[in-house]
Amino acid sequence: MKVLITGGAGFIGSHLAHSLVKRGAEVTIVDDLSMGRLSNIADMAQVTFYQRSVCDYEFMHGLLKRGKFDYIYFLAAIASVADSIKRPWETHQVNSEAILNSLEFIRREHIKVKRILFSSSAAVYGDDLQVPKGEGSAIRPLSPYAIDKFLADRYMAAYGKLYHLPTVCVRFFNVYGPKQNPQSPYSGVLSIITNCLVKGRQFKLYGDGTQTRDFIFVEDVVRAMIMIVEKSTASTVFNVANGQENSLAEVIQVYEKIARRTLKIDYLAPRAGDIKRSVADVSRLNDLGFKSRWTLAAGLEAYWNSV
Ligand code: UD2
Repeated sequence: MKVLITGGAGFIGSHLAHSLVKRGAEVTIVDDLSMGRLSNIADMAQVTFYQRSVCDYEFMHGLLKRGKFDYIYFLAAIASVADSIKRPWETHQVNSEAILNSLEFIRREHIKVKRILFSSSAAVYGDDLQVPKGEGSAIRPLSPYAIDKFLADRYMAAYGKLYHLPTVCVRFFNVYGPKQNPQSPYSGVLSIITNCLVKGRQFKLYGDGTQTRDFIFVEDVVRAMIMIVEKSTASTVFNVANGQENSLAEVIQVYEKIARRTLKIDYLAPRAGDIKRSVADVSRLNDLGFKSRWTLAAGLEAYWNSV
């Protein structure tokens, strides 16, 4: 089995690469290392790695043409809502134009592939207070990040319907776990909290902590993606989440107990484009046969033990 993972040196991509290598897949990674790190790739000797941007179209075309990939995972992205607000144009190029460009090349060149997965996002649902958010819920993108994720998400569906490419999208909710880079202010909140707990630093909480999220441990996310790619038969969309709604304040409380430390908190104004409530309806994913193995407490404990 030959697999291409763009963003395979990143947080989610590197876990996926490791899992696929363990299953005997031949894995190729494209990553420009803007967010990802080489040290994330556990099996460097067993993968083919290219330090390239997905916006390097000449390179991508050559790779897609000669790669003979069975499965393609498009995970490379500017992965942060706040970062996208600072860099809307770059976000557009990486998060949506590069996807369209590859899809169009695959179509034009009649490249055979069993399934192409795109990492869309819960951000597409925006600030609709009606929760849980199902795949058919209202779409209200609030940020350049969400707009571009939705654009590529719809191109995937259109290329499935119009040109019969075997596409599928996953809408990630809040993914956490080992290897999530805590160095940037745009990193996932749990990696920032972990870093603050380890180093005894002040955590900047944007808002009052009542904002809610649906956190899913990265190992569950990897299993869900592999299952979706292997089992889905249509160009559809799957929410990838736990289906549990937790406020940030609750999560901090659970984490403090596990770490046996107190988080020093600095309360600041809410972030622009921030969503107030987020929780998924995961029945479509469950119907495919997926069951989450990690409760929030178990995931946080595994994460804490890894640092
Ligand atoms: C996450 C994903 C994003 C997208 C979105 C879907 C990350 C980094 N981002 O955005 O890619 O899929 O979900 O809805 O995983 N916060 C603080 N202090 C900090 C950092 C964050 O208070 O130092 C707050 C932040 O304002 C927000 C919550 O924590 O209310 C979660 O923030 P996040 O950046 O981890 O993730 P989110 O939900 O904005």
